Amino acid sequence: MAITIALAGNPNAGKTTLFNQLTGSNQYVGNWPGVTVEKKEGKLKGHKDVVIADLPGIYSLSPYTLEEVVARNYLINNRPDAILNIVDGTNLERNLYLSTQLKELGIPVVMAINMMDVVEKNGDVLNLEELGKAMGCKVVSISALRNKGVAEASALAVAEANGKNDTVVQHKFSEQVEGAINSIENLLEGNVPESQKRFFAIKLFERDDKIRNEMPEKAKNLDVESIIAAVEKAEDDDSESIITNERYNYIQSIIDAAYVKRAQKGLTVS
Ligand code: BGO
Repeated sequence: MAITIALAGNPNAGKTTLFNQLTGSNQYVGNWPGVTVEKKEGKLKGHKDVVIADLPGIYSLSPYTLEEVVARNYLINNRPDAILNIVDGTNLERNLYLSTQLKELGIPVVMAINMMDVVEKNGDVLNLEELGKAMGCKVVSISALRNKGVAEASALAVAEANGKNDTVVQHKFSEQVEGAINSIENLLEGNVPESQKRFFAIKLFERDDKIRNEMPEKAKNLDVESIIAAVEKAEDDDSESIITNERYNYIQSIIDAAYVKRAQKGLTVS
């Protein structure tokens, strides 16, 4: 049976370059249904049964732009077998913001850290093992432009898509926020697919009404306001900002553990 791998990443991360390397001339271009956002699909070179679906370049799964809505609805409703997340290695902080959200979808993710030729030229070092541990997924370094690591990245994504491994949620929010998310997850029990429970619970906590509208009828009508309000009162902040801030703290901890800039390396040499 054919499998689908969605290619997701920030604008300018090198997604078009990677898509072309993966599919060669074997591409179909159209529009996403109902909108004038370009949709590209292609067969993975040498794999008649593997479709690469190119998602619009996006910074997050929040519904701020049409591209984000299109990508998000596709990921929720079509459930590709795996996500190949292309990350600009020279802009880790901004790119990981999307990666942390992709990981919450309950779909296997492989992270391909692109622009590694530039990272190396700058003399910076990225510890892929630490990054993989912190994110809870396979990580591979690539240069889409130079076609380095691309075959390994796609092979990992195909393996993840074929293996029915449960995805690992690595990131936990603060105890209080986790408590609220868990309460919402309990209410969602039986109303949404198990693998999507955490994603929907986080989005409900953020009061994301566009996502609420994508949810099955029973889940859509759940009242979670008192759960959210209790955390907001305790933290004196709105729920969306609470999630965003905690996400950035998590990303910073990943960067501290996995990324050594040349200047820092210089400082540590005695
Ligand atoms: C221009 N390494 C390097 N060094 N550059 C890369 C790599 C890589 O591994 N991968 C991609 N790029 P897109 P989105 C350009 O177009 O695929 C470059 O938005 C230029 N163009 O070549 O378009 C890639 O689809 C003039 O660069 O990204 C492209 O995700 C001068 O990153 C850019 C310099 O890649 C974005 C670069 C006229």
